[in-house]
Amino acid sequence: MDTSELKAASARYPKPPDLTPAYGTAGFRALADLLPSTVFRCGVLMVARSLKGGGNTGLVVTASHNPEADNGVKLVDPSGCMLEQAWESHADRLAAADTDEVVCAAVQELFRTEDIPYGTGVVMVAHDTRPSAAGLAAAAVAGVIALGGVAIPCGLLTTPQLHWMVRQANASAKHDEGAYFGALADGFATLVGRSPAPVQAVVVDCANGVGGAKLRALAERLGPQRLPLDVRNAGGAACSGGGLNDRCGAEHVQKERAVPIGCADIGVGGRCASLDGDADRIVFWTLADGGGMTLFDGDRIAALAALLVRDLLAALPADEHTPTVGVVQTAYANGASTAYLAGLGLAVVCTLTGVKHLHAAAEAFDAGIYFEANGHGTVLFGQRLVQRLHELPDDCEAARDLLALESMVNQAVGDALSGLLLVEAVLRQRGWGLAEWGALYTDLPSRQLKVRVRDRSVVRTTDAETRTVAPDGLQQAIDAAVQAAPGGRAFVRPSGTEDVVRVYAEADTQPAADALAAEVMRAVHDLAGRTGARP
Ligand code: NG1
Ligand code: ZN
Repeated sequence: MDTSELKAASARYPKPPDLTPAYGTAGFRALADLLPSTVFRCGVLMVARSLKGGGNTGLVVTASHNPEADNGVKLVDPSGCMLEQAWESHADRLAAADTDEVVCAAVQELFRTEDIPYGTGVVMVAHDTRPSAAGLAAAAVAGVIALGGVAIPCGLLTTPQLHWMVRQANASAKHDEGAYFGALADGFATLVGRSPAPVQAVVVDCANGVGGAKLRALAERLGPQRLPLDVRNAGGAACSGGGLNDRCGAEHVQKERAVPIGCADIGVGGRCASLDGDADRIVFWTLADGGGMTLFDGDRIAALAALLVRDLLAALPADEHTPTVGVVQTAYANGASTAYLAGLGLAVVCTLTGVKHLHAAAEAFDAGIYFEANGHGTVLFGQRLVQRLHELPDDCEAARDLLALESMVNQAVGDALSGLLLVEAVLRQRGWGLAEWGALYTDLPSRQLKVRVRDRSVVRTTDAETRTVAPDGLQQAIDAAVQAAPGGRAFVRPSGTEDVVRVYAEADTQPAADALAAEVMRAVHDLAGRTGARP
């Protein structure tokens, strides 16, 4: 393999000497200024992945819910899903190479070990609205070209749009943006059918990110009668004071339980939703009497989706194979939601944090619903079920609705725009408002905190991240704190996207959950190395 072109191109994207990038929960993230070498090399990697997988791959420059000065890269497999986990170590090796020679050697090694055929790989490249995004996307394109690949510049897209487009492209199906909006809008139209129009608009806080413009386009496609939307924090000129993810968006609402900027005029009971910066997460919220916020998080969206899927499957004509339905969560799922879902008679599975883990577990079911509490998730339909739905007669309404759902809900990855339509469709079909949705179960009081330590990797976990095995004594300290809290549950894990250790606590009362989280945070400080704390 002649790597002279690669070496010359790599020299234009030198790695900062003390940077050792690590593929985290969802790709690489860092301050944008540090990233050109990482993104260039990801372009290289995704050509190799395209050649190995025999289809287009994807690369989106985004740091999701992180601050505007950060950036990152999310990588898309030929299936449209996230990069296969076995390739994360290839990504790490390439990103950490100290010299251009080591980059070339790592690429040669990759082709040898993975037995990759030579040819022209194709990589679809998109980016979010960060000021650094277009420059980093150009670095990705340079990486693609350096390995003889073809880069398809897709411009400004949400992360889930790019995943959807890669999946469609590799199925030789229409994969332009119009087709994406059409799939979502047509699925929604079928699902809501003649259900009465909503009486109130949904206010959607778009985190001043890419979701703003895309939601406006979707709203136009849907028509104001079908789903009246009041788009806030749409970024650009429509930005209401804050920058991307700054005091707004799904992460802010879910973790801080605080009303986003640009929404101060919302009255009690208003139906509101917040997307994150790359529009792959959505949570709903409303203001309660007395000023507090009621959050409808990913767990609650999963509950609505589970009810819909369960009822539609039950309405299908009997078959020798009864479709399996499962709901996949992480340890961050509120205990009350887990109990509710199990009470519906559905299989409930707990995986590691990060949608790549949830997605894989959901694929084991004919209909697999997965959502992280932060609002990242989707509903997957297995091939066998989809085929059967197509074979059922046209007048089978349940089959028609399930196929509409399959087209409306992104099959490649969690998608905030799909999620918005999913929630609205279920509420509309049932004639429910937020009150009925909220009444499905009562969340256990919970608290999440972030702790900064010297080296977060000293915290190591087991049992789907619910217990620690290092540092010594930490799990015993957590156990003691949990024992002392009525209805207590707590765990800690190092974040895969931020330089913090995350603390989660649940208990019978909010003060007890707060106290438990504080006690566990103290134990992390004491045993994992104190350097300060953040709420
Ligand atoms: P980390 O930072 O590894 O906890 C966060 C979210 C994940 C996932 C990723 C990717 C929490 C507690 N964690 O990961 O669920 O969404 O970001 O964006 O919300
Ligand atoms: Zn995101």
